Amino acid sequence: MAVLDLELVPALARAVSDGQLQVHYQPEIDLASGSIVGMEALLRWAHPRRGLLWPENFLGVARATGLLDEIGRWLVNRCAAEAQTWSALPAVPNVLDRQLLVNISAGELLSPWFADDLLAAVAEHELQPGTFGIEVSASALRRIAVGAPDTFDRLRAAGVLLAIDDVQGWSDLEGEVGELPLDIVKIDIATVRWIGRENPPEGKQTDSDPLGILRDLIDRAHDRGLLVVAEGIESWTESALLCDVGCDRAHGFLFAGPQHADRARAMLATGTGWAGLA
Ligand code: G
Ligand code: MN
Repeated sequence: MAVLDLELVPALARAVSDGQLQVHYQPEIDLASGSIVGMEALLRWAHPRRGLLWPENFLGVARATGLLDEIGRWLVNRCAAEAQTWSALPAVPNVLDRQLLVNISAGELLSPWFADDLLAAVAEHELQPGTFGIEVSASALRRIAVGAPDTFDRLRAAGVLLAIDDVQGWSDLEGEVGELPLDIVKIDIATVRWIGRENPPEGKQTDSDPLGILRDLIDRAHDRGLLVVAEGIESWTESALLCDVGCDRAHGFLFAGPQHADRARAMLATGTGWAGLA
């Protein structure tokens, strides 16, 4: 368990009110065509002295100081407003879709007002079904699947996309988690990094076959009507192997890293600005 970064405690409360929180957007690419299909929203804190901080640096502080709900609400509203500006953009070549997916933690999902707040944001910004969604890690879903089906059913009924994040194999979708109304499976970065490499990530068997595991995962996901997205692609080798096993979409530094809002909007408006166009 990480030690709390106490210096950040008073600073985080100010960061929310002073507008130091930002959302960056990372393009997700349709592997068959190289076109953009949407973006993943990534929370960042532009700390005045320490520079850009990632959620893992400050969400522990947010949780401990009771700011998690406020930050989560800010993030969802900011993203919903951004998605509304995207919906007004004209159709251009190389942009198949403009879905926006926001990372949500187990704590936020279990909050009694999470679904109300999110659905209010979707309504206020007139977001169409299938254009806005949340991603929740497989480990978080395992912990909360029993307590939250009602939340998922309400979100699904409103057309909010549901993605399961950091998936390592089909076993992550078994049991109660598999019964949730999911739309998208996101393959964990360490598993992507493992394909085409000699060394497996920590905790994996040296003699198991990562491509075989992914092929099995993707086939079963497709049987269930789920889209499969690989996270964190860094090489054309990884991209080609993922295409071979039927992966639908990917993000990663190979195509584009996380972008400031204006740059992300320009990509969606012009259909240019990322690598990998077919
Ligand atoms: O699993 P999760 O959705 O939290 O992962 C997204 C994180 O991965 C983001 O913080 C993003 O900056 C990072 N990321 C995105 N693309 C790449 C990549 O190509 N390589 C690595 N190492 N990290 C990436
Ligand atoms: Mn994610």
